[in-house]
Amino acid sequence: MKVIGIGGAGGKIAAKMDSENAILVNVSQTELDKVVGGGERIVAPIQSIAGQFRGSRKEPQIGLEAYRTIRRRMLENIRGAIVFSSTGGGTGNGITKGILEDIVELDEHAEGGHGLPIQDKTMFCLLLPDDSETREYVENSIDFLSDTLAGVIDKGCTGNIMLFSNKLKFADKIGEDAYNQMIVDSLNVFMAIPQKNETMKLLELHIDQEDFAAYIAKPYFNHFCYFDYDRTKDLGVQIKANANSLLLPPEEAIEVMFLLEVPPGQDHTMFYDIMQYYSKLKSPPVYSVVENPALQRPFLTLSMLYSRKPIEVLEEYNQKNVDNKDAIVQRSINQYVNLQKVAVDMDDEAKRAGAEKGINSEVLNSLRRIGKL
Ligand SMILES: Nc1nc2c(ncn2[C@@H]2O[C@H](COP(=O)(O)OP(=O)(O)OP(=O)(O)O)[C@@H](O)[C@H]2O)c(=O)[nH]1
Ligand SMILES: [Mg+2]
Repeated sequence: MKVIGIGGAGGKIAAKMDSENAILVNVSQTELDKVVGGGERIVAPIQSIAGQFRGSRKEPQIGLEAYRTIRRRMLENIRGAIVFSSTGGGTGNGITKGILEDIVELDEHAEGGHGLPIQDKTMFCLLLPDDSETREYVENSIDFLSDTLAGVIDKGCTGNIMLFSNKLKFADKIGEDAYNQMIVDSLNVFMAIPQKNETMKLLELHIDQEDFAAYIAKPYFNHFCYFDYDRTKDLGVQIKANANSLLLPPEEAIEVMFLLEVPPGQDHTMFYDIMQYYSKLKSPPVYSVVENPALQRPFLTLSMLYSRKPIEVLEEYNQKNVDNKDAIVQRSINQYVNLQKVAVDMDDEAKRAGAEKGINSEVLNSLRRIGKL
């Protein structure tokens, strides 16, 4: 997959993800020159000469204006790509905002109103600041999540969105370069799923490139994790204990994909327990089981797609604040992400799903009347 890095953090992480071909985008030539690795570099010129050295100075508006000068080039490049960007600075935030606004447009007009095809969907890896970081970083990120991203998610025109966070970096005092490597290594475990299916002996089903591409083209947040799977323990407990601490914690799963790798000669039927655990999902998990001769114990890579929590939770939260007027509630990333209204309008989702299956909205309306939806 094509890899694109925007702004300071985005550029450094993208260059690690694809040290030969990552496309690095920044308003500052100076900042671009400092990135080790990567391929093509795109400078988005900004009005002030100082900007070429100093970047967007944490002002998303500057990044957004700069985006307009490289818009055509970016829109050619983002199709089917992974985009890395932080949401705290001005460059990554502003340019990514511009891209997302344009994706909404593109999606509306693509394929005679049917939206962008799977292979053109863009996956976004967004990096959120720790709450202890500079106020501007936190505020920019919250604006990004609540304004830019919320609208786009509701329209369902991106691929998966991964919300990485600097929380663990600060909690465990991890150096920038090492932390970037952790993000890349972790993401590569997830991205290796189709390749493992190609190279290892298949025991159950098969997740091929197309299945994987279809999954990462879905417009939801993706939380993935991986761990030695113990069939004697509850899966929920294991997921909780092994949640990916580089990513924000997931909400309730809408869709799931998993790859179970088992050592040769071991019974692999434990995958049924995982299926059973997710039996309440509307669509059953996408999965496969392979034999991995390098393993001693079964290893599970699991991805959950989720959206936002129901509106009631937000209302309850707001109500509490009304009751407690004197309390100064400082907005934090964690609060924000946990307390937003549900992103996917179920009516729209039903219509979209219906349209895919050729059901028109009249049928949907009648189903709704008789309480089937
Ligand atoms: N993990 C990690 N976080 C980084 C890195 N560089 C910056 N950050 C974080 O990213 C946010 C700042 O965004 P940057 O990517 O530096 O900003 P930018 O997009 O270049 O925007 P301007 O510098 O304002 O033009 C803050 O939350 C930083 O802590 C990095 O290499 N690794
Ligand atoms: Mg910068």
